[in-house]
Amino acid sequence: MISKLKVKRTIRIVFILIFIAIIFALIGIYILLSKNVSKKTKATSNEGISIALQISKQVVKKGEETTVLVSGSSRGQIRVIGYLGTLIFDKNKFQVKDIQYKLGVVSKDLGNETASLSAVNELGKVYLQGEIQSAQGHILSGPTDIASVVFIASEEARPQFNFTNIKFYRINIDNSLTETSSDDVDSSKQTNTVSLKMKLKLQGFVPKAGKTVSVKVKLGGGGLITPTAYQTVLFSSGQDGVWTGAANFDIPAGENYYVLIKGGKHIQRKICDLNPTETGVKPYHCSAEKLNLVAGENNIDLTGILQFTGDLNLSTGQDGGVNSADFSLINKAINSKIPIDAATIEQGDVNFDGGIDSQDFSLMNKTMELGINKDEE
Ligand SMILES: [Ca+2]
Ligand SMILES: [Ca+2]
Repeated sequence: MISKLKVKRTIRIVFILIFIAIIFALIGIYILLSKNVSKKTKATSNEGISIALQISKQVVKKGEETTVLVSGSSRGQIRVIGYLGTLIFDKNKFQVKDIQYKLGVVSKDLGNETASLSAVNELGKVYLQGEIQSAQGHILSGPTDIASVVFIASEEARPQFNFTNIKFYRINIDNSLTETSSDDVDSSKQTNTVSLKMKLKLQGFVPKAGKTVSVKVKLGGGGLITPTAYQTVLFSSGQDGVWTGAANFDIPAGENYYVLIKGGKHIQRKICDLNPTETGVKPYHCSAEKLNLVAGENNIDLTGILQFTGDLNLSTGQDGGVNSADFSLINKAINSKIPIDAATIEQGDVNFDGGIDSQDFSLMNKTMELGINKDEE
């Protein structure tokens, strides 16, 4: 009797243990499965196509044209057979003049074409739908042009566009078809890394290699509503007296920009050309904000003009003009009976020769004579 009861109890314990083991195994399988699923979701979003809008002209006057280029890129290779998306524009400011499909051809009777512009301009929407006319599709990897739309301005405006409801039809390895969406694009929020490689000359500087100087640089106009903040850029001098420096700005690439450049002892200059020039009697002036800045490297050669001295970095800082406070430091130093301290020399030695004398005074005087004794804005 006792032994029978013992056997029954042991069997019950074994069953309970097996039951617990099964529960744990099920939990384990569930965790493993859910991990796999989340990995897949992540992988899919990494393989998407990201869209960019490139606008040729950032500010347009009435009657002028600007072109929007829609391009896509993906990190991996994606075989695309078709695509669609809606380009939304302000119909009060712009009218579409031309639509070009760059990837494949328009899907007949589905995508808008130049022939169907009246409806497009009435709605303020360009419905782009295109397809690749080969069973293999198009392998999209690096940046790829998709479509371009030419707009004509009805009034002076800054072109801004939204591209929404973007879908791509892709062919998978097993030849099945998948529809994938891409993120909406707002052109006013798009930026590029615009890097400036700059060369400049400082008024009165006797060529000497290996010197460094801090120069403030900022950008305005173009696709910016307000100018950027100043960046302090370290310039180094070469044997030829040319100073070189570089800075990166995250801004929308495009036309109609200007650069403001302000040396540590200098008047700010406004630059609207990649290679501005001037003569000794007629200083360069920005006539129109027309600098075209591209994504990537931009070479700005300012060796055809000078950075004029005179706005010294006094204890109160630079005040944007050459005036009595600046001259007062120079005069005091020149007339001083005792040797002047290093800090004062650093402030007033505008030709970088290690001292303050009549040469520094006449350089500043020259700036006054040329009539460019105030920061250009
Ligand atoms: Ca000053
Ligand atoms: Ca000097």
